[in-house]
Amino acid sequence: MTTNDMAFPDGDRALCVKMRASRGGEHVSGAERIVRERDVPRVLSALAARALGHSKGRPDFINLKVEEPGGMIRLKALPVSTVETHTAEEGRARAAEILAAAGISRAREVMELFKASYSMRGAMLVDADTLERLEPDRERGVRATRMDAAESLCGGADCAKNHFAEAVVLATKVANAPGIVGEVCVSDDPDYVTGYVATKEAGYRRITVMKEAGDPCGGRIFLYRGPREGVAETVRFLERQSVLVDCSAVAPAAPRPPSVADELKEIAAAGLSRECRALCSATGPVASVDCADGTRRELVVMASNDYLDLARDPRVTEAAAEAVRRWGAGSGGSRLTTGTQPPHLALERHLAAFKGTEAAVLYATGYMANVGVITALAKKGDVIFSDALNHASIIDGCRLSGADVCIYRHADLDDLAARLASVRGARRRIAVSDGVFSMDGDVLDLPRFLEVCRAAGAVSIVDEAHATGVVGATGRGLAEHFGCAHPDITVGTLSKALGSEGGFACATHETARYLVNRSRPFIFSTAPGAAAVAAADAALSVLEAEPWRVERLRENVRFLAGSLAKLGFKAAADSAIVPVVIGDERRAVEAARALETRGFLVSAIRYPTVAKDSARLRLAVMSAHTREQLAAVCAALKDVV
Ligand code: WAQ
Ligand code: MG
Repeated sequence: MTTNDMAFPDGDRALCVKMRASRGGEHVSGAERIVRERDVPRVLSALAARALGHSKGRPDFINLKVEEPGGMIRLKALPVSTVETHTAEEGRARAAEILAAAGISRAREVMELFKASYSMRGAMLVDADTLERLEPDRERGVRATRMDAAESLCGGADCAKNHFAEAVVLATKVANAPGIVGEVCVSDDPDYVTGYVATKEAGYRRITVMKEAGDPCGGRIFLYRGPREGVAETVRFLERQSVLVDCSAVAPAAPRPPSVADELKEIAAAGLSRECRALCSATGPVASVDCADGTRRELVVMASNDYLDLARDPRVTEAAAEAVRRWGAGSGGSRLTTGTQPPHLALERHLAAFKGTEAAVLYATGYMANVGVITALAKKGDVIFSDALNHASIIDGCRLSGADVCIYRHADLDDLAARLASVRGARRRIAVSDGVFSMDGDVLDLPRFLEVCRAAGAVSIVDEAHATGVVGATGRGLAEHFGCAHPDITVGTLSKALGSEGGFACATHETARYLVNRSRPFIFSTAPGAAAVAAADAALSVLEAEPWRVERLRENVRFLAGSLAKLGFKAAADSAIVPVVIGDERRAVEAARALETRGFLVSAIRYPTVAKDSARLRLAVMSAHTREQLAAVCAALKDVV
């Protein structure tokens, strides 16, 4: 330890700078620096900016303080080492072990007590042996102040938060305070999961994961050993003694980025591992499947969106084959360059006529249709109102748009109305909903949705991915089913009931022109190949000529849902999707496995597709399923669940 008042050989003076920010009295952010006098204005403004932009929210009070350092001491930074942990629980257990090894016999209790420091602005000061609280102000705690890395004193005024560097400085000062035998810390930054334990002997031990991501709770405990009379001097040292920490030996370590292997392990441990498996035949009600047990078997498919069995229909596949020969395998360009061929224009006209709108715009996939429509309409300054259970492609469109997103309760159109009424000053307001919800199979109340949107002057978007070919007497979707008008934009897909691939948006001529000019996935994707386009066009013709397919599908759904209800399952019959909710992720996967053994292909749908602990078996019905197949799957479900 060396003491000197003048920090710099060139005579420039050092000053202590302190920032505290709070909102409604709650601590938001704080920082300690020791800087050259001439850097003070820059540092003050940088720290103010840091407080104003804090991830915990905008403070309503910022205190910036500049003080003479008084006598200054220099300390060598604690040596740094890393303890790899994978879960919060493991991290806290390792922290307790390190403290125990440092002679804190009640280390586990210390870690329990630690939680009580979460609401404090400073650290809890605790007797290392009796665990008595020693800090003069228990609500505020003890703040270590007047410290900095010696290098930053000589260097610039960059005040971006560096958790690690600031923590090493603080921990070094604290470990050198009289009577302090240890420290535990976790950041209150929700995204910063790395914490540490520090003692003079063990050094600064980073614990890579010490809390769950997203958790805003953080805190600090300083452990004291010594006579009560000594506490005042310890607090004085922590709060008043200016300390410069020589960090030159400390590698500028960022928290270790999580390795891909570790993340895969976590996914597996949570029962959330996924992989692609081959369906070794055309989709249909029965398919040859590579099963988990290594065999290839014929299974009854209860998991396909090819609801009307059109993907393998000879009229559809022949149309594709002919189109490939005539127009080539790929379109060779985006729609606005060379990718528009007659089949594209024909399908757009056909879709519009089928849905009963003025125009339609093709996309490469249904996912891109949602992303493309939403991002074309919504930008920063707009507000999108989105159902809590909307499909991932809608969610991604909302995120990508840069608009504010307001999530309303699932299917609660009063909640939508209230939220629309509460938002003022937006450039444009857009409400978006699935028409048939992909994981529950329930149907949007379209007339009420349109009424709420109209009353609020909001643009309405409805995704009919699971509704086209399924809902409405002839499969034309929700407007047909309810006998009501269309939303401003109806999104759909060619890849489910239409048995092909691609997506589309139906709207007025004007809106379609707007999408062609503004929708980036439309503009910057290569146009879908003519084969897929012609296949969808042919499937649409089959659907128009054979509406019995839709009726057959509906009868099958009613039969399946009725049989499930008789067995005591809660099962809805609004669309082709019939979910059987299991809850636990692993149990859902086991049930799907067991069904596979019995000859049925059923998807286990898990987080993040649905909420945690609401994992389910999602039965997808086809018009081509026989009564025997449906009865058999019910019987198997009864055995398995
Ligand atoms: N003195 C005493 N306690 C403090 C101080 C201080 N100067 N600053 C913060 N605290 C307390 C307060 O209760 C906070 O809620 C809590 O500590 C966490 O503060 O190696 O960023 O500033 O990568 O959020 C650890 C770095 C970063 C680990 C810790 O703490 C690593 C961090 P934060
Ligand atoms: Mg913090």
